[in-house]
Amino acid sequence: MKRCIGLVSLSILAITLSACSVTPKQYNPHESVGPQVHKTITGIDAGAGIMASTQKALTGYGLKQQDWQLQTSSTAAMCSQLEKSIRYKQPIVVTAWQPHWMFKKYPIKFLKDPKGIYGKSEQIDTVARKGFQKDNPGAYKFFQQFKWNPDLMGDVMYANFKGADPQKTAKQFIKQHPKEVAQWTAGVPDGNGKQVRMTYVTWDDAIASTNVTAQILRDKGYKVTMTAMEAQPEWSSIARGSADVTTAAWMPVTSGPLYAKFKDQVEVVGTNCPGARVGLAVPKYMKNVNSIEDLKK
Ligand code: PBE
Repeated sequence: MKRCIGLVSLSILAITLSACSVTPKQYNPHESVGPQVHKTITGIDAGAGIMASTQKALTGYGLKQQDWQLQTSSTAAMCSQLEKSIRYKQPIVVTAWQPHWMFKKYPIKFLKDPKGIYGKSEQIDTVARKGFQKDNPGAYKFFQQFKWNPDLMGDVMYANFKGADPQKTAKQFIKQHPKEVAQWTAGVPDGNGKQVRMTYVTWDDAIASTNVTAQILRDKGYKVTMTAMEAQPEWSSIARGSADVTTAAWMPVTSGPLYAKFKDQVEVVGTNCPGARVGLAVPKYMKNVNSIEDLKK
């Protein structure tokens, strides 16, 4: 009898253990995607423009009406969720943008956006306070000439993602790209200690471009400060004139609402990175999900 009880409890233990270690459910292409992801899009921090655009997409594509929701998170948490899902071939829908290392690291694809809610094509602009050009024509000229591309930017972001110190990465970039740096600084006078107050949100692209431009200006003798803050205060501090410039305005759509709010007090200096893109993405093994419209099926 004792032995029998022992056996029973052993097998209960075995069942419990195997239930715990059961691998999570894989993506099933024969079932609709909504219930498989609990009708949830995994997003990032609430202040991001991509979150506001995604809310519009939920309504615009009729997903809100089907009880889809957008989960607030952070870039880091979203990416680790994505990594976990990919490890087990589970379904997941995330907010995504480029340039960013997520497209280098994970086998994911953008979903088509036939309604163009995230914009046809995005670019990253440099935005300054009104009056910056008059007060600091040298630094302004540099920012007018600063223009790179998603590849160069992606390299810097990836190095930072791998754990390098962003300032060290910037110094290395400068060393390895003398031609670009020479173009950006052509005709830019020495700073002689003149101040440049940069502001940014701690998103990977902003960390990359802020550190690179700040370092180039420092090398030219400017005294550059970099202040990290949320998107809303970032824009309002430029509008108020308590900061001079940011190199990370995603236009025209993603940062569009903030630009619209402050457009009378700020000025677009120029585009520093064309060819950006913003939207939703899924792992490539979700083969039959290719458009935001497919989420509804
Ligand atoms: N992003 C990255 C930001 C800007 C940079 C696209 C996630 C956003 O506002 O959504």
